[in-house]
Amino acid sequence: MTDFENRLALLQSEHDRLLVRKNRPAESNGVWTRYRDPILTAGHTPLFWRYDLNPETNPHLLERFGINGTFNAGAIKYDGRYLLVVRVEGNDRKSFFAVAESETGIDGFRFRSRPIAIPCLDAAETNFYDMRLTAHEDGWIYGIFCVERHDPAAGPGDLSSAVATAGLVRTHDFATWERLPDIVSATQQRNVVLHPEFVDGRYALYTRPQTGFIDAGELGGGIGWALVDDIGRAEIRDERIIDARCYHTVKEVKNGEGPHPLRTPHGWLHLAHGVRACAAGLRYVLYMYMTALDDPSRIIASPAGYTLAPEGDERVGDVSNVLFSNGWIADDDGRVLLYYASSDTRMHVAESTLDRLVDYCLRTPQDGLTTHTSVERLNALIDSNRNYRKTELR
Ligand code: M1P
Repeated sequence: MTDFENRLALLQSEHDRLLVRKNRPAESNGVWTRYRDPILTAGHTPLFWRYDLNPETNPHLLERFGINGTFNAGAIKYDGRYLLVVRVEGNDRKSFFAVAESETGIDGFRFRSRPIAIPCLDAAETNFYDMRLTAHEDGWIYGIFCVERHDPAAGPGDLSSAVATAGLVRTHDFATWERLPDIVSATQQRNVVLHPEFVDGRYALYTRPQTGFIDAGELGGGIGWALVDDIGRAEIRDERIIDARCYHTVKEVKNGEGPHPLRTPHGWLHLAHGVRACAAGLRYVLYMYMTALDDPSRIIASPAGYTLAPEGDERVGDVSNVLFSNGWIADDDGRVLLYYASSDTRMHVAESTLDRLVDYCLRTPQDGLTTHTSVERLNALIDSNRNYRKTELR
């Protein structure tokens, strides 16, 4: 065999090993059970995306299209299969979307042979990422994602200022995608999510207004809510904040809705990310809240702190100390599969149930916002345990 053939055989066997690897549950924090292995990494992308497989034009079998990460995936169960619309980022920093699917939802994810081709609306749009999928009661499956452009108002030499808007596509089959006009908003927007049901006969959006590309700032007081009449010409007006950022909490610097909320008999279950600043930079964790069934914008439960934070290997990657999720699936048996990314690098799965998540949200005390209230709450729990157990506590 030639060197080229040897190297190709090695790459193929490594790739096959990754694709057939069985996943199994790892540790649980009581609410979520993580699975041991990442479900998608750059190494899962097809070899024919990365390599020119012709020895005449690629005698050293080098990568010609490097993949930097596979993360921040939207999720949906479609036709009995678990589908992720993954943010794939090249070594050139550009992201694009690609569908990966699995029969189990916890392992065996494979990318379809080609990335999604989103129609271009404007030559200035530079980067797409973080699609939230919603199978809406109108019959379409929508995807809302971030569209990034260089800020036209940036001063000379400023090649970093950018503008974020919300792009919108819809599909029936994940093969063809119709692009609708970007969602119009007076501010920059990221983390915009479509609620799955009509509210008062209108489409409902979770929003995240922001003053700048990175900063949620004064306008970006948190997760917002806006109703829209025409999804074909969606415009965010009369936006109000429903889950505000707050001093000395996990969402002090910014927050954003994750995937669309899940309906339960007790209310809508929400997943979001919260960001705080520390000496190591920004720290992204996942937290939950619940809203009323008759008004998905009214919060009825808000457990303190995070439900999942970066651990072990998750803590390190392209942008370290980040957990981010824009996809989960409520399965027919009550199981909830949470698809989350670590450190803007790779995808993982964790599992819970609707019952467990509702219990977590309704029974975990909310953040009292001071050290004193934390101590009071801890003492109340100790007292109630003493009264109930009546024996020595361990
Ligand atoms: O790098 C962490 C995340 O930063 C941004 O999220 P947000 O505006 O909500 O803080 C996004 O770029 C996201 O894709 C990224 O994972």
